[in-house]
Amino acid sequence: MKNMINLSIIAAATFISAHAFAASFNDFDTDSDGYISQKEAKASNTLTQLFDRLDADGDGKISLKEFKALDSEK
Ligand SMILES: [Ca+2]
Repeated sequence: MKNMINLSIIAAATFISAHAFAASFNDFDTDSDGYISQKEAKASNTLTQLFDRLDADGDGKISLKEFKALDSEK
């Protein structure tokens, strides 16, 4: 079961990287403060699932740098 969960996270990350990624940070950052909050992340089920993983420093929001980390996880 744990492997299934890991696979779905990888699939979700790949999906973001391949499709929604390039222009999407600004789309998610609806108040343009430079971070994606948990509230803003709710616009995407995938991003909601990945939120805790992307929030590397645990400050409860995703910076552009943390968002871009998706790209290096391939
Ligand atoms: Ca924001």
